Amino acid sequence: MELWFTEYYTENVKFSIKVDKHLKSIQSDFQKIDIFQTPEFGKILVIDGYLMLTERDEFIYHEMIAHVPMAVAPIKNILVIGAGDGGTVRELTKYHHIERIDMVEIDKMVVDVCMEFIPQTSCRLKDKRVNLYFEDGLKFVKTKENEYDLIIVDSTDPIGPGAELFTLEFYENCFRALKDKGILVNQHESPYYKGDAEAMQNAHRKLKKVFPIAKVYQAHIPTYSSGHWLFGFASKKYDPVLDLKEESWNSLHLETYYYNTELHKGAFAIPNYVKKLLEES
Ligand code: AG3
Repeated sequence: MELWFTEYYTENVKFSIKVDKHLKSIQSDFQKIDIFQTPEFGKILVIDGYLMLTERDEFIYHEMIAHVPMAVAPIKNILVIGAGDGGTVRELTKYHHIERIDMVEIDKMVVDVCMEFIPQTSCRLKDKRVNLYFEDGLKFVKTKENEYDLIIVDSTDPIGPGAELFTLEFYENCFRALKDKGILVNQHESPYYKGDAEAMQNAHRKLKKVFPIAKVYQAHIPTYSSGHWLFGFASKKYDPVLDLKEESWNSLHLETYYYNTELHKGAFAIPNYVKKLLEES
């Protein structure tokens, strides 16, 4: 009998990946966590029925969420919220000048499962500069003021435990937790199907209220809804394209498989229908 994992993008559209083996299935206090071995995408992590990452294409998401802000500003202290699989931290630890990465993941079980099954992403969680907190991200950030150069919100969708990471209150607290030139980058959903597009508009509307600069950038992620995914770049001072430090980033000679500084500039060029959705939000 064939086994398939299916994510429903809408009531009328679904995406399926053939499965070799169901490696793990647990219900944590917060959500259902599954790991599957697949022939096309390697191991995949699924939370509450939504695909979080595949070994085959996670580099796109993690490079884009980490290197875009890192190429814009001199960043030493970082807060990462969510990101339990470790992929975002893996990219950040490539920078020797980063001094501290506080990572706040609400669900310890996500980290434990990824440490056991997906070393490809969790391999740098033991870096000396990384401090792991298993706490509620909204509560954690409330206690911080003027502390971070960068906050990365690598969350699930705005349903379940991830919902509070898309609220105005959360963004206001992030603004306060950031230093005076601070940057917030978040996963910003997809512009394509209606439900995802509404989540994108909702996030953009709130970020615009709180930050003087609020832009979005895009990447092609084959295993997320529609394949067209967005990230938010909200900032107190730096413009993501005008302030790009192309030469200095390239002089670091970091190995990346998706990100480069040409693509960085292009990623902020947004299709007209997405611009319109953002303006309307
Ligand atoms: N980021 C998950 C992005 C949202 C995916 N949504 C979906 N499949 N409907 C967390 C995993 C990467 N670190």
